[in-house]
Amino acid sequence: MQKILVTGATGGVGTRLRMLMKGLYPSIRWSDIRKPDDLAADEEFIVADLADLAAVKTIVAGVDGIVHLGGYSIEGPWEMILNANIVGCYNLFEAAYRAGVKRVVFASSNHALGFYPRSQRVGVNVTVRPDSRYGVSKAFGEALGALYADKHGLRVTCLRIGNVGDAPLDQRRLAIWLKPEDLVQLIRIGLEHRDIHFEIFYGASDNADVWWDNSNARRFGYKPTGKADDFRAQAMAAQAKLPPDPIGDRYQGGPFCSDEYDADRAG
Ligand code: 15L
Repeated sequence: MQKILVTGATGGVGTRLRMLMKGLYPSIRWSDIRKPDDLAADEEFIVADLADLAAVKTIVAGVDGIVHLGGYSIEGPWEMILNANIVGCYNLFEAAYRAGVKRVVFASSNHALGFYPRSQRVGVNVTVRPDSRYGVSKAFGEALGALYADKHGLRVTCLRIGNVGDAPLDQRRLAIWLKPEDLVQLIRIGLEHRDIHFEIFYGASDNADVWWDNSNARRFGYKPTGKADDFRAQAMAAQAKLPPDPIGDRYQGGPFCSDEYDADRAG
């Protein structure tokens, strides 16, 4: 991998990656719908709206691999999700394939499976159970990745990311926390491992309260260094300040499940 493109570079995760991935590859191009305020003189950045295929063709030109973080990163109105995450993701894979890009690492999300109960351990071969329009868009992105891998030979890795941050923020995040450095490890496997065809990995660190079977990532050499348990006391203290959420607390997707929830009233 000589030249990498990272979309979504101005978002929370993208901003961390701009620091952590510095110097990892000979050349990294960053892109987002708006420029970050702290762009350094030696960083290549192209502003692009993912819903605009011509713009996406420009950002993928000449790159070997893509880390696709771009899009809307929480639940939102359908129009927003449709343009940024559905059309945007299609444009990204289609432009990548047409431009001869070799690999894509797609930032999927735990919300593609948010309606699995917390009591159930899930692996990578289960049916998706999205908890939101956002979660549906991530399931769509995974399906697109499989299509471009199987039909066109693009090497695709989908990372079902939990929550990236310095520490787990509450009880739910004790199970799904992903230390930023562990995310970089997963990205590097997707961009560099010889045997990648189409793979799904869970984006979680070495957490004691785990809901996911991440043996597929470990099979590719993933050795997470973060342990959510080291932050248990502070996460539980933060949890104690949150209002009760009977639906959210039952399912892996938490508040994404209780948001707009009215299934109990369906009769
Ligand atoms: C996600 O997919 C979101 O992008 C992030 O903002 C968090 O909400 C995270 O999931 C989470 O589940 O905590």
